[in-house]
Amino acid sequence: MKGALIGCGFFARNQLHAWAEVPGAEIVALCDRDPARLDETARAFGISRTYADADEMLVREDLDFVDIATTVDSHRPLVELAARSGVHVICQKPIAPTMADARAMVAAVAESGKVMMVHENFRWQSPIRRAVEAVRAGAIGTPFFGRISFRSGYDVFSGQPYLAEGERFIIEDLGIHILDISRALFGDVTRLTATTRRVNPRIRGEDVATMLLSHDSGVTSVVDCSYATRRSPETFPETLLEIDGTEGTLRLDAGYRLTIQRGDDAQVEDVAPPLLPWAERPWHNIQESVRTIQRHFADCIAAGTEPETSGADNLKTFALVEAAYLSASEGRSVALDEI
Ligand code: NAD
Ligand code: 89V
Repeated sequence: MKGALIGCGFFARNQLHAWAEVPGAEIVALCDRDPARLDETARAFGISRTYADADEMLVREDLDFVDIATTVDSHRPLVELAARSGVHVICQKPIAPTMADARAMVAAVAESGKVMMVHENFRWQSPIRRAVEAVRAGAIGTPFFGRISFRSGYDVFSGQPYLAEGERFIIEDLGIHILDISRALFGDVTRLTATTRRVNPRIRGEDVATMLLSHDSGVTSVVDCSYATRRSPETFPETLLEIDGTEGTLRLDAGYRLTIQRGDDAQVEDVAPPLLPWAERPWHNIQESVRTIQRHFADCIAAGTEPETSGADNLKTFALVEAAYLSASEGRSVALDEI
């Protein structure tokens, strides 16, 4: 498959390194409206076909897919361009600024007959994947409670300055991943209650969010996120898990230590992700998941199947984001069918 990447910014280099390790897929063209970023990326990855304008690229190149790595405001026009051009599409999270945009994008690609995947990679992190598979296989019986927790004081603003500027911050940017992990573990959600706070006075949006979710499966989960937590060890970018089931418990603790206890028997496993040659700590966990999700996309296209994190699936994760902001702003519990 021949693909093009649109958006040569902070995160795109991970996607480009990962594409080089995805069998059956190759990035043949790059697009960015910023000439300096485009040129630097083209040189770093040896890709000579470059464009400032995505429309022009889609006309000139013979592509099977595009990988959209721009920030949220450009996602809808670029996904709709991909749909009009008849190519498969991967779109970075958050899928869109609003639910109406997100639904329109998924509908446009569905109409084109092509596949849309959202680059929702946290559920593809290998430690998280190991926990999801254990829970789905019944390792702790039927789950009834989960805590999915991401708390950090890491400076994300130096690499991604736009994160300090938006009216929305932690739920839209990071909580979206943690809510998606909750869905991967316990299924869809009927009701959600959230509180938010801004602790860091130098940013515009909220940097702390605590969410309570009722799942269709009967599980209650707590999804808590903070970028205002100063603690040692700093665990960025680890998501920690604590899950109770009818037959036992599962914990993913700091340092990628997985404990599955069934009855009196506790099995402890080191599930630390590998450090890929192009990766660096502490980002290696996220970087490995980028390769895994992109391999999943290529496998799905080859097999003619729908990605697990398809556009349609991601509407349900994005609905949790919208429900969380609504709940926090109105100080009430929100039913997902309101969204
Ligand atoms: P960035 O601002 O560093 O880079 C975005 C690039 O896109 C810029 O170079 C900009 O010039 C270009 N661009 C914007 N609109 C364009 C258009 N219409 N045509 C061509 N180029 C355009 O942003 P980033 O930090 O790399 O984030 C990109 C996306 O990745 C965001 O949606 C962010 O949420 C997401 N992200 C995901 C993860 C993850 O783990 N999944 C991590 C970081 C960022
Ligand atoms: O995953 C993300 O979307 C990133 C970060 C981990 C820094 O929040 O923006």
